[in-house]
Amino acid sequence: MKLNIFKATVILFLCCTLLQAKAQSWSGPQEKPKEHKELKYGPLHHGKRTDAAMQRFREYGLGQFIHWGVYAIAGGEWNGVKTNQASEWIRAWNGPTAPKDWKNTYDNLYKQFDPKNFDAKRWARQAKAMGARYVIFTTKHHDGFCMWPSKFSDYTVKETPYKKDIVKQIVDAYTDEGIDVYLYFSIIDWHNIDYRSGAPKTDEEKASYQRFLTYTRNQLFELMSNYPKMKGFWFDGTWDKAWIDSYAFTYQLEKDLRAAHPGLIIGSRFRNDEYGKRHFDSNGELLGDYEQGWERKLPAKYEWLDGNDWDCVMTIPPNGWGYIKDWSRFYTKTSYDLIDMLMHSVSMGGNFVLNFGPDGNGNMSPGEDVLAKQIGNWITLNKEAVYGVTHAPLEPCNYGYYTQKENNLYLTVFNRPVNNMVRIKLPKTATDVPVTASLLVNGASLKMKFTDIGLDLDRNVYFDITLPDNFVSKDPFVIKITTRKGKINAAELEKAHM
Ligand code: JFZ
Repeated sequence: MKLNIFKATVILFLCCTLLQAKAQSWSGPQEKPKEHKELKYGPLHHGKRTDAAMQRFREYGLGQFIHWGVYAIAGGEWNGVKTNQASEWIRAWNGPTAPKDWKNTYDNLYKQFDPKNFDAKRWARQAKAMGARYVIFTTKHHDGFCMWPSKFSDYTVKETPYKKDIVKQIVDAYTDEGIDVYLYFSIIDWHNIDYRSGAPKTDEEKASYQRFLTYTRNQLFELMSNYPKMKGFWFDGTWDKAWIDSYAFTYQLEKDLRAAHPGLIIGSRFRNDEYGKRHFDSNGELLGDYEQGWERKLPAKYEWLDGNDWDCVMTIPPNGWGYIKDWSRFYTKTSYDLIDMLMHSVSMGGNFVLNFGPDGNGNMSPGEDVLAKQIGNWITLNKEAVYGVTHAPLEPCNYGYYTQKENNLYLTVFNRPVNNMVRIKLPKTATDVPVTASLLVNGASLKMKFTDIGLDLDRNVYFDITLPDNFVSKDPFVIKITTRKGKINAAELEKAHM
């Protein structure tokens, strides 16, 4: 019996470890392979890009994602029955709850697509007011419906009662507001008969998949030439075996896309190497310009990012990117949740991208309108801590998140200490010494003093910042700390009155 309990414990432990290892394969520390493999289809550039376009990407801070297509008409339900699929996947609805003849119904929805209230300028103004510096817009999702009048498809916005080019309106309106536009593009295409997920086997299947690859290539060049102001592609649906096996084609395609559009930004979710390695090649090197695997995920540790550029894309409901008519059955993130995630992202050198799923008439969800306002209001007051900042080389703290820019350190406080004393911890070897502290929201200066807390063998020094009792904030707030270059001299600091 004892042995059994022991065995069970060991098995449970092993299972947990395995599960954890699996769970971390996307979002944990990157394990670099020990052996080096010669690759013909590895990254097109090694190390981080240093050009202006990529520098701009690094400074975005906040972005907006928009999932819009004919799935918006359904809004995650049909005749009052709710789908178990993510709302933008509703065409794939099957099983007992799926409406009869559902695929056929879905494939005819485009005949009703006529978003009378769509006004790209209104959306762009809203995104601007929220503080978004880039937008990622779905030109074509897995259903294959094109939001632009593609010459290579008969399933586009041109065939709908609406008729007009939506991608063009988005690119123009957002660019006019100073917001960079990235085009989401799904490789999965349920409308194209030549699309397949499994590897083609017969000659006929191979020829068919070749046609699909050519079609994909044509659409990408079409998008770049129609909308030359676009800054990059956000690829999706690149996990199929057929696509993975096409590494020679995708390698050349990436080369050609970049050559045709200088500065083009492509994340790590586009292509794989000849061993089928995605996001990171067989040597652990990033494929593409930034890590695109942080989808509804946030890194727990800065070290996990291994210095790579990255962004986190996030939904407001738990999952579901397209319009959802009824949010009431879900927890929907609050502006507090989202600002926390934003600051978590930027404090680790990434961007945070918030998804919106407009309805079939071209309106954002009422809840999205509210959140956009709340986030915008907060960022207006605290933008110094959000944009163009980098990771601060401090131990993470429980109060909130550090960011830094030049000789300023920002601490966005989410957890205010009950004694109103915020204790900053710096390694003794720090080369930036805190000089002044103030509240970013109103500029009020704060008392800060060097504190020797007397921990034996401590490698750190501490600075205590006092928050005024009469400072009341319902929102997270930022403490701005200016620093000067120098070594921390404890004896000196103890005497100094800061
Ligand atoms: C994909 C889509 O299937 C989904 O509809 C949505 O567009 C989203 C932004 O992207 O979903 C994914 C893709 C990749 C992961 C998770 C969901 N991933 O790698 O964890």
